[in-house]
Amino acid sequence: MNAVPQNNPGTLASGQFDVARVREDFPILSAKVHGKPLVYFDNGATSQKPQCVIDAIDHYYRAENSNIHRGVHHLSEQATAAYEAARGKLRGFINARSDKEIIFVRGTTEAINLVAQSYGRAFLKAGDEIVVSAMEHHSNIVPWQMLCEQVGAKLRVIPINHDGEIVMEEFERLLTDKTKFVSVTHVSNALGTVVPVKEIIALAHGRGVPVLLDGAQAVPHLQIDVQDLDCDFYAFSGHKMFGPTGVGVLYGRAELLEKMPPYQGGGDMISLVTFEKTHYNVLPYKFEAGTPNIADGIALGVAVDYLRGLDWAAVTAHEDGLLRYATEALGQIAALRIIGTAKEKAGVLSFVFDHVHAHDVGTILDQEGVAVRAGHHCAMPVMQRFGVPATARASFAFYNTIEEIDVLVRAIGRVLKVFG
Ligand code: 7TS
Repeated sequence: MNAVPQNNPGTLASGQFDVARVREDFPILSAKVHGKPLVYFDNGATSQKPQCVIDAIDHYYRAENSNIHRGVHHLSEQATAAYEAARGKLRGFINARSDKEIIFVRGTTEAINLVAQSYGRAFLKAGDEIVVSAMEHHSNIVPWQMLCEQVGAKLRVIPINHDGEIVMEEFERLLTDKTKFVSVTHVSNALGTVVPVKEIIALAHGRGVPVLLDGAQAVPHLQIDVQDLDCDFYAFSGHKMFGPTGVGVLYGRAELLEKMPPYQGGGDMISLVTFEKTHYNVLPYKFEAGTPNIADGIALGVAVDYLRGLDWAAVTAHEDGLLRYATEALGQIAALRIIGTAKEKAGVLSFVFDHVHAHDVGTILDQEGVAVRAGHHCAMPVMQRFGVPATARASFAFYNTIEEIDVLVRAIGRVLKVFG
């Protein structure tokens, strides 16, 4: 093995990603399942956590635990500083202009519900239209359907082609004077498609329509710059980007957030309460009612530190290599059909067999130590589009290896032996 450069422990002197070294940071990756080494290919559902994130949670409860934004005592001040420092790290992570634009939420789902209920109920009315795509996760469909029921707006859906790509001409056709909001995924969880979001945003902004991007599957793979994207909202979950569950971020453009009413009422989101009138707190606290998930917020900041310590050129090359290798290897299995063949993809390989249900595939792979997700991936309209009840999905992270893909291929061989 080549010498490790001083400043980048995850990169070999050759410039190649040092996956063996990086795997050591994730204790669970050395686990065995059914007596076999774990091959964790369910990163789209949730990623594994590096030791530093696990340590941060442990340290917080051992040494810092206290409620924030209220105490005058030492521990509370310390916890507040750590939590606000994490907000600053997340601001840097997506290159937002200000910490005011970083709202801590439970995850992507809550972030989208917040925008639908706060922005949507305040600014949309009967006859208005909201545009989503045919490859959205349910959490970028149902909150908008609920809003439509509440205000009388209509949901419009951009179709996708047989490769799982947005049909841009259809999007342009759907954009009319009635369109008042566009909400699309950045990367599809079921297909892996990387959506041309900059083009979508430019077209929507041309008509003065704000755009939310669901970044749940993008943040673990792409470097996000919300100023460069020029999106109005960006939603993501900590647990898919090597941080803890129960915490995520809604980025919102400050001008829009200022205009929006609070999502929930309670402590922390007010500056003055009387029975006659309540004054709301400044951003971002206006949207953060109640005691937040302090420990996990701080640990998410540590996950950001970890990610920023990696050489992303090397990470991207490694991940591209994994997806290419897996696509070629699985593509050679005659009975197997890959669902999602977009030109631009990240991290996801969905597949089906005509004669074996995805759940049976998942169960046999599990016996070989290989964890994949089998089902509709909370994207039932995608399954309907491709005429399949479910797919098996291998979703990769930078700590996965080519050798693990070889294990997957052999395990699929077992599936085919069992089912003939
Ligand atoms: N949006 C996308 C694109 C997702 O992939 C997911 C979760 C969500 C939103 C919701 O995120 P949450 O953290 O609020 O639950 N996707 C998946 C998946 O693909 N398998 O399990 C969860």
